[in-house]
Amino acid sequence: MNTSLIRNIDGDRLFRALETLGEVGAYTEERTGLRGVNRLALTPADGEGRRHVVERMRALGLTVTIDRIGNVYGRRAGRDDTLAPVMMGSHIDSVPTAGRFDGCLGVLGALECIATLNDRGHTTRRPVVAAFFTDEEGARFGTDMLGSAVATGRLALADAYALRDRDGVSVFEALTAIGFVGEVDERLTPPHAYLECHIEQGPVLEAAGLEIGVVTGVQAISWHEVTISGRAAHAGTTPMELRRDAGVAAARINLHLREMIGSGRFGAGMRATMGAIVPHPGLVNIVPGRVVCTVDLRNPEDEHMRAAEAEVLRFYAQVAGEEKVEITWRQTARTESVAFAVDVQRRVAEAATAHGLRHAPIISGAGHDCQEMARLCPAGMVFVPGLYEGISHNPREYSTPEACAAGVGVLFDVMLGLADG
Ligand code: HGY
Ligand code: MN
Ligand code: MN
Repeated sequence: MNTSLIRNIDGDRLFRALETLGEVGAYTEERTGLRGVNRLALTPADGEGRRHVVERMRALGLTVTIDRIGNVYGRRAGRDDTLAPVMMGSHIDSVPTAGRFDGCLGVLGALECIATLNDRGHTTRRPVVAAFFTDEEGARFGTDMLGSAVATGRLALADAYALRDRDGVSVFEALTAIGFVGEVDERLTPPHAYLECHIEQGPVLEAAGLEIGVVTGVQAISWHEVTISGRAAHAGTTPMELRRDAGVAAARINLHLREMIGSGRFGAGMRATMGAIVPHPGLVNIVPGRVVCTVDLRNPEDEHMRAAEAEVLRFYAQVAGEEKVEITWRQTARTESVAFAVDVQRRVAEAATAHGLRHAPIISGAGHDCQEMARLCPAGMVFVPGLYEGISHNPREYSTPEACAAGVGVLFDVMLGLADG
């Protein structure tokens, strides 16, 4: 399929926009020579990406507003401008080892839809808004969907401002440094509907030969930051039985996560990751006295998630006793599973059918701003497949021009149906 088959938007213009934004905060991965993206939230690179997208919004004639947590909204007036808008969006912040599609497809896809309305000289009945939210990834300040959680009332602005990264820099300080502390009240007036186009970031659509994912919702997410305090000691002279090795304790927790999943007791969909493992002092001949690590649990079933969390806490206590270490932890992110609006799912499926695109329902393994927006209004997502088993949070992340055009073509039809309905 080539992008010209998707006749309602300009797939080549969309892909050029993805490539241009993908150069902001770009780097070349030494080992592979692949071009990656590092626009970690509220860093200068994120600031540059934000200014680039704001410029694109203004060039499309949108009225741009920035709220106090740095969420950015570009508004296109409707024939009846008093009506609640149809909003499309996502995020442009990235993890440090990103590709150029995660989040950006949703934001630049929204702008492509607006450019298409401009090309047609069409004014929709309702206003249309393209948005990007602050720090969706949570990789720097430890809480994901930060901007959309504040916009929809799950997180208080003051609590968000106070979050600090590993260097002790607060969200407010970082947001001020890049010049994106806006004046607009951060609590969003509910839109008529919210739509987000996003790469699947997993292997399901590619493996099934599907072109569109009709996203049914998002699984539950639970993040811990765990501090394990033992005792630094000489690696050569300290007998094993006298050690209080924080590194061994962390390793045992990590392996237990794997065993929990293997037991099947927490459902077939459970996933667990110890993404960060930071030993202190982290040197070859010293038993680690302290380890700060993270635990990321995912589960499509809330009940199984709660049972898994209880088991993880029980195991922390067991390991603390057996390894003679102290284990403290804090919950840095926690969201229940979210179901997307059935009407939006229906519209996505109908639009995919109209374009002759193979599609199927799919639950999202990743968190998205859409799950926060679902608190405010009917919300839904359009997934597009990625190549290479849909790898993501990796420079290898890739969706073809055709796949991106198909997803945004569906996004356009669903937006139009809602905005003119
Ligand atoms: O972690 C997630 O699911 C998302 O990429 N922030
Ligand atoms: Mn994303
Ligand atoms: Mn991501």
